[in-house]
Amino acid sequence: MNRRSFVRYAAVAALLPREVAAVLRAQGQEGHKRLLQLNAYALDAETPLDLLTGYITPNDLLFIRSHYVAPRIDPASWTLTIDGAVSRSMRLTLGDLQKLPRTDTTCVLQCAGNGRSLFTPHLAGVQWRHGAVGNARWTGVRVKEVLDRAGLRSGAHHLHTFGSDIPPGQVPPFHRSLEMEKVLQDAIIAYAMNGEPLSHDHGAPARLVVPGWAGDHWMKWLRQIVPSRRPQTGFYMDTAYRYPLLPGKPGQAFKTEEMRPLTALFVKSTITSAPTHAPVGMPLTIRGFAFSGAPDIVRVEITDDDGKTWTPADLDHQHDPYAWRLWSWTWTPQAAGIRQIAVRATDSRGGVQPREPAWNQSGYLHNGWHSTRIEVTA
Ligand SMILES: Nc1nc2c(c(=O)[nH]1)N[C@H]1C(S)=C(S)[C@@H](COP(=O)(O)O)O[C@H]1N2
Ligand SMILES: [Mo]
Repeated sequence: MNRRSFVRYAAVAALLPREVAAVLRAQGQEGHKRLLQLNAYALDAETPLDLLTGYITPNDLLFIRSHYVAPRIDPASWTLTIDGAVSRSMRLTLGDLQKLPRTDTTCVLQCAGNGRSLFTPHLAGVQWRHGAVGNARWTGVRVKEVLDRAGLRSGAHHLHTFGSDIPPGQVPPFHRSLEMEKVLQDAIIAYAMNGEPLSHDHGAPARLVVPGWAGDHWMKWLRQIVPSRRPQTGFYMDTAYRYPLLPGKPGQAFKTEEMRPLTALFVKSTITSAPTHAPVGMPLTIRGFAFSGAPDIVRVEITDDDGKTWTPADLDHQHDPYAWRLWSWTWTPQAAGIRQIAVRATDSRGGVQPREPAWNQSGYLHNGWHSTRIEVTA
């Protein structure tokens, strides 16, 4: 199935009464009153930016991106299977997992499609604006701990991952894989988020956390991991979640072989609070967050003259590798008029946020400058 026929299928699937009923039921139970839901099937909801001003995104405010209706899993009977290129296949219960050495990591979860609605020309797919992102503290077990116990065989350069969600009809399953090198570095099988058991919509009882990598790698409702020599095949590896090897012109359609699987996030900063009107001579503060696929943000800068000059914003003291960095900038307008204020971030690998995002036909990883308009009155 190619992307276009898949999108058409998904549109038809959205009309199926059974699926719609299931979504409505799920919403009634979960009650996401403060998220902005973007579609009818499954649950895709982003967070309004003015609620993303804290270092940690509260559990009920973290965006939700599910391809299909979320499965309900009984944690008491849940198991995680580890087989494939290992010397001992294993099946772990949640209790087994929780007895293994525990690790905590605070990092950003961002959907690859965050900002898709901002691309020109317009693109099919969930019309995310800025809020398919959050920063949370994840608790669980390093995937390496589990693979060490199973006896990882050499040559297994990929980890195939499987969740428990079931697609409707002929829609392909959300089966994925990621490079073993990254998995062994810092990927986690998380069972808690911000000190609470993982919620249903966020992948209970356990999900993958891949610091610095886009959300599509963070398999929810994890049920099986399979070390393998080759990457997984299928729609969600060969067609979706691919990114052009070389930049192209807006509107250009790349062939599968001209793209690679999308991995690390791009450097990005977002304004979360700014006044729309301000009087001359009164200090005002603009705030936001910045993050990257590199572990740290070293600089956030503001321009009020379309990028000719930049002044540094203040970085908040809180930071962890691959977490977001809150920033603020206080400014006293000196003259009346309309001012356009834009922000850009620089990461610890020297990546600088570009004015325009790189074009790609799926609308992934939009990271163009974010700006806000302030009317200064005399
Ligand atoms: N099993 C499963 N895992 C999944 C998905 C899914 O649809 N099914 N969506 C992925 C995508 S595209 C993203 S962006 C993140 C979103 O995680 P969240 O819903 O906890 O924010 O989960 C990922 N893991
Ligand atoms: Mo995503």
